[in-house]
Amino acid sequence: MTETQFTPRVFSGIQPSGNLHLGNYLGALKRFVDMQQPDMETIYCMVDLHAITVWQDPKELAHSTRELCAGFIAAGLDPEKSILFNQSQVPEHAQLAWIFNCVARMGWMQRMTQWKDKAGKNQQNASLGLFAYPSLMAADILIYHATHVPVGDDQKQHLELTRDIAIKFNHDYGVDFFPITEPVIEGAATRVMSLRDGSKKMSKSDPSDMSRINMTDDADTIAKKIRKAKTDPEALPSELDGLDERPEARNLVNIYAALSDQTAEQVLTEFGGKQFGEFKPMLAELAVSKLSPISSEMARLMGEEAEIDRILAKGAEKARAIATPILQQTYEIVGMVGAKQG
Ligand code: AQP
Repeated sequence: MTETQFTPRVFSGIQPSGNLHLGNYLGALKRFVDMQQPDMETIYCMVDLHAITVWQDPKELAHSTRELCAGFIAAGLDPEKSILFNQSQVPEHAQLAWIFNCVARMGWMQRMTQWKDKAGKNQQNASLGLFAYPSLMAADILIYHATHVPVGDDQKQHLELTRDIAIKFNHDYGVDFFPITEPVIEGAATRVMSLRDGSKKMSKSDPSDMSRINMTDDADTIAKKIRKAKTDPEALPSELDGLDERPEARNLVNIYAALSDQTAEQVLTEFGGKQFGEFKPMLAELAVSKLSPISSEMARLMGEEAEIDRILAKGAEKARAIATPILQQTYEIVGMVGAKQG
């Protein structure tokens, strides 16, 4: 079997570990919507098992999972066109992850930047789940034989590890069973940076709420955060290389480009020579016009909790219909007795 024999199938996920923010939206969710095409099977997951690799209050986890589902739908994912579900409702993810724990090597995991960043100097106290996170992520993708995974730039290393796991499994067992997945890291904002520090990624766990735009922020809050975003005193350049060594300026240009479906070059053609005093209000207006309809729809959907739960349960059923036979075949390849299908 070669790579081309796998049907094109898209999988990706987001953790329900806090507020969905502009980085998640531009780096991932907006791309998920772009990939929801008639000729492509798309599977999108709220990865609650990943979220608990660091402590989550149970009530908040349930709330965040439903809110993330509302965010998916409000941003344009249609449960009739894409499979939407939360990870824990499809136990095959965790079952395949165990097999992959036995394929992946300790050294591979130790090299992961996210592990080093999140565990920091306190590795002895970090959960075993946080260490094994990339193995579960590989299982999330490969349990569907997914071929394409849209993600932000920070997930590149985990996707390389997913490929390594697939290659080692196929090699060890002498099969061509798992596809070698393609990362899809595209668009003008694959790495949205903090509004307070252009060297740090915009992130849910940043203690400063001013560092990020949350998808639930109202128009005034969005405008205020953009107005207060860190910049430099120079005018915007007309050429892209004029943004070198200006990470905060570059970030705002990239955000404008991604929100308006343009390239950074096109934005600079329009705004080159303008001061931030002029650019920031335009960016705020654009951000509010794109994000406000999503946040109001999220709020409306959150009033229909039973409907969200129904969508998640139905999505999980569809996901299991794909995942169950792939897990059974995996067990059979590995030599688990009683794993034969039918
Ligand atoms: N700043 C970002 N720019 C572009 N893409 C981003 N993503 C996250 N932050 C940015 C992408 O969003 C998807 C889901 O991310 P996640 O929630 O599963 O995990 P994360 O990367 O750990 O998100 P956070 O916000 O950074 O959470 P914390 O603070 O807990 O670490 C992924 O495709 C990711 O690339």
